[in-house]
Amino acid sequence: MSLLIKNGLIVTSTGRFIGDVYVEGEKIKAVGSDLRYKADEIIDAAGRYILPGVIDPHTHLEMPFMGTTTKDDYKTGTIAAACGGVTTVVDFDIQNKGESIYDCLERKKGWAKDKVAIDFSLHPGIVDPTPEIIDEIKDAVLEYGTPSFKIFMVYDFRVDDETMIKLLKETKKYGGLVQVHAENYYIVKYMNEILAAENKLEPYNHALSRPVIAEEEAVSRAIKMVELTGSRIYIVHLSSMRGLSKVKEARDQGLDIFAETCPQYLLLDDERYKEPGFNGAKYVMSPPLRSRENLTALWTGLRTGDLQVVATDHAPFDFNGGKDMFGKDDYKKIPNGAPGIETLLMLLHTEGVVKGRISLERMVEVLSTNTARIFGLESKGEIAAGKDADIVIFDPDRKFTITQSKLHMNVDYTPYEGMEMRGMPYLVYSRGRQVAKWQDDHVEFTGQEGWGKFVKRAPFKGF
Ligand code: DUC
Ligand code: ZN
Ligand code: ZN
Repeated sequence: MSLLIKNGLIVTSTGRFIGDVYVEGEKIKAVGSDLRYKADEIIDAAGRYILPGVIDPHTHLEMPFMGTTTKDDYKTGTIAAACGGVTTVVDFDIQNKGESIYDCLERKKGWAKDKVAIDFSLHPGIVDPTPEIIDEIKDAVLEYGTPSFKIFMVYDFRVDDETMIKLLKETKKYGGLVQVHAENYYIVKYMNEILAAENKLEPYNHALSRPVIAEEEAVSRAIKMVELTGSRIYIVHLSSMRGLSKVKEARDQGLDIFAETCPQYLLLDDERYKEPGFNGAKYVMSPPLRSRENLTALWTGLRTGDLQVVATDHAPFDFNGGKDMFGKDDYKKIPNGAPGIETLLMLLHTEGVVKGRISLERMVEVLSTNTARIFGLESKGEIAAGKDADIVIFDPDRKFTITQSKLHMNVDYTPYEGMEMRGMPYLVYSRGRQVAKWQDDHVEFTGQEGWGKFVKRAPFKGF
């Protein structure tokens, strides 16, 4: 199959121009003006943008957590992703105790097979760092194609500083990257005890239990370990101004510190926890939503380059029968997480580009190009000859009101209900195959379950 997309505004991380994209099979063959290839299908993209497919490097599909499991599996989660313009996900693959990295990867690949609708990769999550696991890092980076490893500094399955140092040292040897959930466990524990003693157990207290200093301290400690080992680190879901200032300071020093934020930390503030009844539980995620000044600082960080990636931390739990079943009487038992995989691009375009907070080029950079480079997705992240034909033809003027019933995520709410969007995907392609299309008043899935492939990623090559 060949495809010629004509007269769209092609956007890269460094510029934009009106032109054509020619796709043969699964690859982009040519990008330029007035291309004259014969093609099986010709699409007129005049008035529309031609963007690289979005890469979401932070998802929790079908993940057992806090006594339940996230609601999207590889089928529903990747169908929703495709409808939102996401054409690659890198999902967390959290190790079971005693399980080798290889077995852990094969286990999750098995769940994805026949279900996954777009390309995917996995980040092994290290929770049981035995010497055998540390020895396996080399193969994970160089053989399995999974060069990034997630660790938690908080939760019962956190790793200690000694383990973090070992992982940084080992990953550095082969071009691996450690990703950190940075919150200080003991600060959270202390706050939980104080709040429990005062019988403060409603959802709002979730935010009080995880103050910004918990993030600031953990980010700062992780950075010190990078300074010590000369390795590199990627901070996931950065939520605070104080955390960001530590990242900025370290980057100014020349350290290899990368950081991601998520739409929820850019757009929603901690007032949400005060919504009537138990509604605040919808926003119980870790780290929690922050006060307004933090949101402003994160937008600045995104614009200036101190933050390199926007991802979702997609961890959906139903409100009814999920959040309320476990945590009605105690915020600590509310499953942490919120849905977001489908709304990533529309939110960043509307709230970032349309509102003038970031440029279109910067949006492409933080949603695709940087993500591909940091995580070794060499065939993804750009509209360029030789890359996979993962393409979003985007209608910048299309209006859409976010509502759960018009989205595909397998969850009974969206944190963005009622928000007015400007700009939506019109057509989405995964390796040259159409996977989603705007129809009437929403985007519909037009792809095929099982189409997605596991993508081997390359070791880190500098950024
Ligand atoms: N934070 C969440 O809110 N959910 C999943 C895991 C995490 O770290
Ligand atoms: Zn996390
Ligand atoms: Zn997460």
